[in-house]
Amino acid sequence: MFRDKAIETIDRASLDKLQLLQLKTTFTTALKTRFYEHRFRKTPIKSADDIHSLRDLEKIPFTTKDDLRACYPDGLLSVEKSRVVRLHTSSGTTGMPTVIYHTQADLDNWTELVCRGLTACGVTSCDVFQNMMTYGLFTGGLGLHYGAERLGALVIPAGAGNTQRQLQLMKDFRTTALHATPNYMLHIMLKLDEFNCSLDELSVKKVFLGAEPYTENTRKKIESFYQIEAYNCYGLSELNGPGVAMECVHKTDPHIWEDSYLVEIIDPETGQVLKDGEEGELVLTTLKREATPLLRYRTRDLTRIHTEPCPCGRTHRRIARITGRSDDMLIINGVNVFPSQIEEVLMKRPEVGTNYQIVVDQHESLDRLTIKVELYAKLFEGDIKDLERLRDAMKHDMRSTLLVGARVELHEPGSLPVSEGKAKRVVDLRKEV
Ligand code: DLL
Repeated sequence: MFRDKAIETIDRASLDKLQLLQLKTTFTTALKTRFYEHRFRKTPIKSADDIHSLRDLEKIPFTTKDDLRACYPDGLLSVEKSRVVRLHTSSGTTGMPTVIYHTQADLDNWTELVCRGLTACGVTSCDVFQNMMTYGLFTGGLGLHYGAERLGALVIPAGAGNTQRQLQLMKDFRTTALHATPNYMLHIMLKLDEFNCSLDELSVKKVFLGAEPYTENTRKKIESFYQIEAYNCYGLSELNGPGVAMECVHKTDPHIWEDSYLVEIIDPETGQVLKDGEEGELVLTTLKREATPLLRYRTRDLTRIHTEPCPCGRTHRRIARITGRSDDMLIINGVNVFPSQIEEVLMKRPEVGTNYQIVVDQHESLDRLTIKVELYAKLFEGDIKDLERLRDAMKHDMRSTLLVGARVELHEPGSLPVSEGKAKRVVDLRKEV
């Protein structure tokens, strides 16, 4: 099933032409932002007229997450504020998130892309779509919500968490399609008995999984346990959010919507553009965005482009399952966390010593974050109540900065492992299922 067959099956030559035209428009729009206006004063490409072919893209410098942070709050806004209808931010280091503005046309296009992906997996107006992702600044909630709604599905904006209620909603409204993180689907598996729910009472046929990396085995586990189809949905807030790339019914990895994004894979070390099929970092350029155009945005996600055609007939290329990141970002139950954020929170406290460790493992199929921190020795000589208060305050700080809960363990000086050379702060014990 197609949403817009002409564009989804467009031949390569026509797509190249369209991309070149839209790249020029994007460049002109980008020059209206303070950031790009300043940047392109000194580069070989100064205006859209200097772009003659898609290969000229390589002459444009990369845009990074740090650039976006430095632009906070509106250095990357290219339209009058009165034309902006929504913004989303993603987590960053304390106080410095990245912000993406949207005009109505931007939101319409995003919604269409999501709609296209859902249609490619057979979702129709007859579906009851329960969205179990967080609503708010995080794009997972609203992104899929509007796409499913535009399709005519009955959307249940359940939001994340509260498993008992999720199951009740599924039963009462005969939910047929879900949107969730893979970890949450694994977690629900463990909770069915506790909440007296049997799979026979559910009508779910499909689930869209994304927001965090997962393996093909995890997909298979979810599919076989629930007896449903699970589709991979990829995206990131800087490029709208979910729906940048989505699978079709063939489940041969997500099609990346090339009428809206220019795709490159680069060597993360050298920045050199790699050939189709070679693994490297995904770099994306927006082709339709008005309010916050991005040129050659380094996603930090490691993947490769599939070269063989997909049986569905769509010509938009596919990206392989994300194998990792070229930076140190952790994804904890779908929420992005940078070790530097944790360090900033810790170092604000005078009680904290010099060594700490970040441990990520799994509990009841959900990610669990533990921060082990050494305090100065004299603190252990005082009242235990003071230590408990300190621990609770640190837990509170962590939650309000990271937007995920963390356990905090207080340790005596010298008790945590010391690494020689570059400190190894993060211990990731999550197992691949
Ligand atoms: O996670 C948007 C999203 C919401 C995508 C719901 C899919 C479903 P951010 O919070 O900005 O946005 O995190 C983006 O999450 O760069 C990847 O590292 C990771 N990620 C997202 N989807 C997938 C996926 C949303 N399907 C970051 N597979 C990205 C692997 C994924 N990693």
